[in-house]
Amino acid sequence: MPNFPKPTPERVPSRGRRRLLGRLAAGGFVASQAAGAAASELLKPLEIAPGSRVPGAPVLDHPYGLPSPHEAQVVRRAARVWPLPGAASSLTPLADLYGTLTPNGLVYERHHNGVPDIDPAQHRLAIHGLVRTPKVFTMDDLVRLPSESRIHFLECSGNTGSEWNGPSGLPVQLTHGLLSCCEWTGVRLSTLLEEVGGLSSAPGAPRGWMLAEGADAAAMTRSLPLDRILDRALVVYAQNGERLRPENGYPLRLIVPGFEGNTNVKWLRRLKVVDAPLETREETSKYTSLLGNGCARQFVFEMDAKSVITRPSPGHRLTTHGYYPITGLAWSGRGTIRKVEVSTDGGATWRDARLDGTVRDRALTAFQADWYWDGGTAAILSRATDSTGYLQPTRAELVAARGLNSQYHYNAIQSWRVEASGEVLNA
Ligand SMILES: Nc1nc2c(c(=O)[nH]1)N[C@H]1C(S)=C(S)[C@@H](COP(=O)(O)O)O[C@H]1N2
Ligand SMILES: [Mo]
Repeated sequence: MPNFPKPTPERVPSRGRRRLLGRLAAGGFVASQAAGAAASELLKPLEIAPGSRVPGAPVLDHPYGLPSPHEAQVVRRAARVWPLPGAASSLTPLADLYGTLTPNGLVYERHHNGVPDIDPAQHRLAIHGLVRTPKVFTMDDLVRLPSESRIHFLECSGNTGSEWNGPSGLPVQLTHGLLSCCEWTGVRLSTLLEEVGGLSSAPGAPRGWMLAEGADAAAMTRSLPLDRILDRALVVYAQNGERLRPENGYPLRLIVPGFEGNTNVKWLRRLKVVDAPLETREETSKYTSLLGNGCARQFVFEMDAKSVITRPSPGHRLTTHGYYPITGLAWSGRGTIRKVEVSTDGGATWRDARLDGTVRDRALTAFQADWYWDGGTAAILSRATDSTGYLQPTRAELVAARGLNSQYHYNAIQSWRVEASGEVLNA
């Protein structure tokens, strides 16, 4: 794990160097930079850069571009070794990302039985059940329909489950990395239902549900309440400007903004309108949460408001006393982020963080707060309030409400401990 931030040499310049620094400052250098850095370092930009002495790599060296080899440590990682490699997950390196969009190669993965190899020319989406004119769509049919691009987060409801029993010691990638945010492009579910003539259920019939099925070896299926998703669900074929990656559902997936990751069925092949949920495996034996009183919560769709500090975070080390921006992400499955507060004293006092850029509905929102580290121990925390007024709970509040066997939907305030050594721990 790289240090944070890169250490800056703090040396008092010699008399000769001071004269040189004075000249450099007069020549347009920023005086505050000149005061801290060694003169030889300062001269470097005035020399011919090594890369200017020889021609660079040719165009089309990589027909599909790659990150710099110096960023090779910024990769998805698994939290553990899974018994079946196809029924596993990998997590997004949140501490190494900037802004709110997750690059396609770093979007977390969760597969119940591996990634299918699907030829888009052979792929079909069937829409049937309680609709007037059931229809089968090819990918060409779908791409020819009116499309929409929207930025939304995707979070597995198992995200941060590692912290139910207290601090796990893990870094933020492994505690919160079942979380990504993309610009998704596709067709509104409501447009597709118009294409099949609308719902055929009799007026006054039970409210509509829809079964979504994947074309993977898990044939993953979920039942969804139509009235809660019709205004925003998308059937998408692209993420961040290009067709979906195989591991994220190529060639077609469902995006239900704000709902737990599992309902965002990948490799989508079938939508069946029904009058009641079908009680599939993923909504009975899985994705239900056992409460302290022995009852289980079922059909827990929305992801509750949550936030986490990504820099500094465990694995980072503060190298100089002084200014550090506290940076993180906040999101809510119920709307927009209204406020993020940050504490550096374990939650005794809080102050508002700045929200960075556009605050979007059911999307990641980046926040930042100024902090001067005096070299003492500190506990840094963030808490989010969403547009419904809901405030992210403490772990004690969450455990009091849900017990310790819920497994899914852990959204408590996360605390990172800063040691006097500068080391940041999840402890
Ligand atoms: N067909 C199918 N859809 C699926 C899954 C799956 O295994 N098969 N995994 C689900 C789960 S549990 C999550 S959290 C998200 C993960 O999406 P991603 O891999 O694109 O991040 O997809 C959901 N959709
Ligand atoms: Mo998930």
